[in-house]
Amino acid sequence: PLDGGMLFPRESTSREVKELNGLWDFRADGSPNRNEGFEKAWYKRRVVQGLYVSLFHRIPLSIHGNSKKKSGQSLWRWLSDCFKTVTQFSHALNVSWVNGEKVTEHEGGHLPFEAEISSLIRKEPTKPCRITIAVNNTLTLETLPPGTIQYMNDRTRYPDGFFVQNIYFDFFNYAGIHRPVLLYTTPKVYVDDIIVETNFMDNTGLVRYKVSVQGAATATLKVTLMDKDGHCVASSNTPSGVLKVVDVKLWWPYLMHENPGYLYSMEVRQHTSTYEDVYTLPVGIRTVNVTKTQFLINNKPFYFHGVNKHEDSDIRGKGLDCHYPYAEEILQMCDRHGIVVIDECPGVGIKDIRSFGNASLSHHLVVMDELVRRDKNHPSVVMWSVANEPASEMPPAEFYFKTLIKHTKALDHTRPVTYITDSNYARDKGAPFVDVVCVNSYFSWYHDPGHLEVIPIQLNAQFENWYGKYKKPIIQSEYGADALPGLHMDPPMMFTEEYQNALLQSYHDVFDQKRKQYVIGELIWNFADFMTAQAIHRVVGNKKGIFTRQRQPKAAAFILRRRYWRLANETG
Ligand code: BDP
Repeated sequence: PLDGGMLFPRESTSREVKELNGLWDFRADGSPNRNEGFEKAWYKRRVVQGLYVSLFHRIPLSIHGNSKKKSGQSLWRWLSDCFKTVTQFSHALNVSWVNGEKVTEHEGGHLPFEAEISSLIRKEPTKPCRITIAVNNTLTLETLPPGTIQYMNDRTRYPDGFFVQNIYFDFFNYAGIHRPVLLYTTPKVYVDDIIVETNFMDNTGLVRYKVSVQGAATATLKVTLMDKDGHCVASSNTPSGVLKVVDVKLWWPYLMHENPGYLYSMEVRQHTSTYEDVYTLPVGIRTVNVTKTQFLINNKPFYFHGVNKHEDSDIRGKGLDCHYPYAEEILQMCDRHGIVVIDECPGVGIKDIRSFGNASLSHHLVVMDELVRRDKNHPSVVMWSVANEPASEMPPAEFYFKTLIKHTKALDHTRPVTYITDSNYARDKGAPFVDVVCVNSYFSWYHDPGHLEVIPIQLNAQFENWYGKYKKPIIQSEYGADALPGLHMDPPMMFTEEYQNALLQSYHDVFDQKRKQYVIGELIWNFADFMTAQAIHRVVGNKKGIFTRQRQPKAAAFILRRRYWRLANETG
C-alpha cells in the first residue's frame, strides 16, 4: 500500500497552494551513462547552459503563510508528476532535491508524487529556495511504458556511443516536467485522504465516505455535504459513515440529462485544540454497473461515443491535455461537464515476453495503486484500463492480467476493469478477467489497405466472435485512418479526407447494427494528429486525428458531430 493519500492540492482557510510554473532552468546530461549531473552534484548550484534533464526552480518562499493561516504551523510539501523513469542508466528514478538536499525519488512518469519539505525550508527561512528535479525518459523492459536500449557497436557504421531507444508505442517519447509543480501547505494535523463511494435508492442518494487524518491520534471532525447553492444536505461528525441525501440530484453524463455533471461539495473540517484543517471535495452521486450486454450509469444504458486523446500539441509538445492517464485537472473538468472517462494507466507497449516478468508486474501493481489513489473520487471515471494492446496472446499474459485486474478490483470494487486488446479473440489470454471487452481494429488500413469493402464482413465477425466467446459487452476502443488535411481524391484513396470519412462511415454502419445488442461504445482514434517517433509509415507524426495537430477540423469531424447528436437524441 502507498504511503498517504494524494488529495488534489486545494486552497482553503487552512491550506495554501503555490504553482511553481514558469520557466525553469534546465540542462541535459549527455554524458555516456547520464551520470554527470549526479557526480558533479548539479543540484547544489545553478547550472543553466545546455539542454535539459536537471530542472531547477528558485522560488521566494514566505513560510508564514497568510494571516488566515496559523503561522509557522504548516507543513510544506511539493508535488509533481514529471515524466518517465529509468533503470538502464545508473540512476533509476526521478529524483528531487530542495536546496541541494535529496527529498524524494519516484519511479514512473504520468502520476503524481510528493514530499514533505518543511524542515528544509525552515533551515534558512529568509533565503530563496531552490528545487531541483532530475528526470529521465529512458525506458527499459521493466518500466511503464516499456522499451529497450540498443547499443550499436559497429564503428564502421555508427559513431562512438551510439544507441537507440526502442519503444513499442506510437507517441513521441518526450522528457521533462509536463504538468504543474505545486507547493502546498497543510496544518500539522491534516486531512490526508477521503474515499467516497456513491449509490442511491429511489430518491435518496447515499454517500459512503471515509476520512483519514494524519498527525494526531484524535481529532474532531465535521463532514458537511452541500448542494450547488451551498445548502447543507447532509452532515456527520464521524470519520466514516453514510450520508443520506433526500431528493438527490444524480451525476449524469452530458446529453443523458438536462443537468449533466451535477456536483455536491463535501467539506471536511477537522480540528484539534491547536490545528484546524478544511478540505472540500467535489462529489458526484452516480452508480456504474455492467451486464452481459450493457453498461449502466444510474441504471440506464450508456453508449460510449467520443475520442481517444494523446498528450501532445503543436509547439508545446506534451502538456496538461493528456492521456496515460489524463492530468487530474482534466478529470475535474470532465466531472463538471459530465464527460465520461475510461482511466488508463501507462501500460502501453507490453509486447516483449520479458515485460511480463515479476519485476514488471510488481511495478504495474504500484502504478495501479497510484492511479486509483489519485482518481478514485472522480465521478467522470467510470472504468479502469490496466493496459493498451499488450501481447495478451502470450502464455504469461494470463497470470499477469488475472493478477493485475484482481488487484485493481480490490483497490476499487465500484468500477469495472478492462484493458484494450488488439489480439485475436481465440488466443487472447486476459479477456476472461475483464468486465468489458475493448477491441481496437484497423480493417482496410493496416489490414487490407485500401479495401473499404472488407469492413462490414470483418467488423461483424470481430463482434460476433468476441461476444460469442465471452458474452460480455464490447467497446470498439479504437478505429480510424490517417488523413492529411487538404488531400482529396474521388474515389477515395488512403490518406485523403474522403477515405477517412468513408472508413469511419463503414464502421458506423456496423456499430448501428450491433449497438442495440451488445456493442456499448465507439471511440475514434484519434482526437487530433500527434507526434510519434520517425518511421516510414509516419509523415511527421500520426495523422489519424479528426482534428489537425493545431485543432482545426478535418471533414471527419463534421461526420462525427452529426453522428454524436443523433446518438444523443436517440438515447437521451
Ligand atoms: C493502435 C495504437 C495507437 C496507435 C494506432 C495507430 O493503440 O497507439 O497510434 O494504433 O497506429 O494500435 O494509429
